[in-house]
Amino acid sequence: MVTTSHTSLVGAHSPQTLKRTESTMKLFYKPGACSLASHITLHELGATFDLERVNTDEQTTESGTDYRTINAKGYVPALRLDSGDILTEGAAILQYIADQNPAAKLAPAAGTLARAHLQSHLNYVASELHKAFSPFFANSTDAEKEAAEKNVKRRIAHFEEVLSDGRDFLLGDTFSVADAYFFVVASWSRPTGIDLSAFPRIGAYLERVAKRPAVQKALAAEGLS
Ligand SMILES: N[C@@H](CCC(=O)N[C@@H](CS)C(=O)NCC(=O)O)C(=O)O
Repeated sequence: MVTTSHTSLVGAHSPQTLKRTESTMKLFYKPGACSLASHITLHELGATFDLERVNTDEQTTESGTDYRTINAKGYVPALRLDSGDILTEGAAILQYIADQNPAAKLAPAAGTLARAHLQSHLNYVASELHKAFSPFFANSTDAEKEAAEKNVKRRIAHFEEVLSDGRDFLLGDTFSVADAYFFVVASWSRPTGIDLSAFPRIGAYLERVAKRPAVQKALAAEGLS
């Protein structure tokens, strides 16, 4: 059977047998990059999807496609939907795929205060924490990296405070797409050598999230476990 945008998002929860087809949704990713958050979320949803690795330096994909024809912005993630539409920007992708399967509870309903809190976390991760790491992925001086490390720690301290009431996840007891994104970005502290030992709740949180089967599957598929 040919998958549709609906069935492919609920594949593992559907009694129907789904096959990968030309119209199967596809995530364009780079191992360990912010696209990993979308990848984790697709596994959390039990979605049927394909993956295509991108070489952003050369702007090519593993099948030899010019990546600029997929995403003119040149970066990952990009999600090609069953319809052929391409969605870019991690926060938009995460919310769109979560909304296709509300029963998975990866995002509160649109229009609610809880959803605004989710968007607040997503926006803070995207515009403040994610970008604070940028000097580590560029040709930066030691002084620039030192300043960046301070910025990262200041932003991580905000999340240590969020977790201070004993909650397991950013919105409370339930894992959401904000956790997928924050987990990925906070985990960059390891390859960049940023010591987070001053943030014990973040340390425990990263261990907790890393144990999720969806996270394990995504890490393995990206060759990171
Ligand atoms: N605003 C974009 C930023 C995406 C982004 O920064 N992607 C990085 C990886 S985390 C990337 O592909 N950079 C190009 C490169 O690594 O060459 C989003 O939130 O999706």
